[in-house]
Amino acid sequence: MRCDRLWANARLATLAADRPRLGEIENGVVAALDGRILYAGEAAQAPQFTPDETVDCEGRWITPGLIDPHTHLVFGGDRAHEFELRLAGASYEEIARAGGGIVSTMKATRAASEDDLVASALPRLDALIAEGLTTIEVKSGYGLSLDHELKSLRAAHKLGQVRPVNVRTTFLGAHALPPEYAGDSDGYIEEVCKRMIPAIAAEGLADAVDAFCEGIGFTAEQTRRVFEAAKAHGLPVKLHAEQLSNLHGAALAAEYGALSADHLEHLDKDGVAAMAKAGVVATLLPGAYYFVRETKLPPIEELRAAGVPIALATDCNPGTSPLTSLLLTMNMGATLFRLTVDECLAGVTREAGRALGMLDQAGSLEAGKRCDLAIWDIERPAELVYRMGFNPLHARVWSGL
Ligand code: DI6
Ligand code: FE
Repeated sequence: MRCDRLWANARLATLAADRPRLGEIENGVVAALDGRILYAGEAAQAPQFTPDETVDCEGRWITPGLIDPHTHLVFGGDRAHEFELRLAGASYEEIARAGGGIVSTMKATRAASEDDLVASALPRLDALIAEGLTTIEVKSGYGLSLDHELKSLRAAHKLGQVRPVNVRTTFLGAHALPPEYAGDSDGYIEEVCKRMIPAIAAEGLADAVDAFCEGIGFTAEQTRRVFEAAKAHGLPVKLHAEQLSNLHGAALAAEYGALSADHLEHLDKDGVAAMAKAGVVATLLPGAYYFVRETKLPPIEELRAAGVPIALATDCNPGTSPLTSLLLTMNMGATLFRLTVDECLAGVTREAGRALGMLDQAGSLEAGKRCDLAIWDIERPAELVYRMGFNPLHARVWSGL
């Protein structure tokens, strides 16, 4: 059987759903044709391939290419100075009141051109790619007006044209209240629903719609309006829910069949049950938990017991998670959230793919999926989670190349 490329002499963590744990295979091969996986499995059971090219993996481990299912990668400026202020004792709220916080990033984002936004996001994207990332979700949400949100989403798409990576875009207009709507958050939500979502949907610029349902963000009722508008335009939803308080956002997300509910530190039992029933993925963000020195843990045991799928993401953003490493995210998932090695690895592969609604395309080594691989210089998968600040990536394969 002809194939373009064959990776031989490899150990595989297939993450295939019908195999236990990580779906490990000691003596495995992966064959690719036209950018897709033709076969991934035991060498002994593989068809006779006639590959154009064979890569000897010398016993290295192959995992699916890593997926970051929640980032705010595109933004202007940075907030290093605010970090210094916070270290000196200022609170997030004090900084926001003094003109900092999300609004300072909004100003820098509005001042930037589309090309500026691409240029400033690229080093962050490159850091993720250097660790084996092949798919990334990128949210808007720092433009906060139709034109600047459109510009941000176009910049996100551009990233996928200038780098070998799949980009999924999410419209997060309901991230924060822009100053021109001070005192009129309902008016801004009206703008998001009546003008922004239709325009963005018409241009096909977003794969999903997100909102920040929080005391410092938007209410559950306003979030519902955003979800209704998304639904009317055929866009799936997801939600920043229960990060700082419990507004029952996860249950609302479940009601709308959301792809994922993210953060979830303050999630309660009813929220867990609603997510389980609706098959909503819990996307946990240990980088934000770490960076804001949160102490309330998401209800991991309850999520596990209810069978809620758990994904992990960087939440890369300038305010609460300036993190561009999925390896460190996994380490934090294990150390801070007590996730197992298998949960961490599944969290940035299979479950991350599920959280993006693209499990049929990515997230595991199975025939028919995109041939996105990460090849590692490790002796066992646990090393990917265990080490800090060390990158054992040997090679990355995107779309079979
Ligand atoms: N949750 C967060 O923690 C960030 N956004 C969000 O929805 C905060 C983003 C920022 O401070 O810039
Ligand atoms: Fe976020």
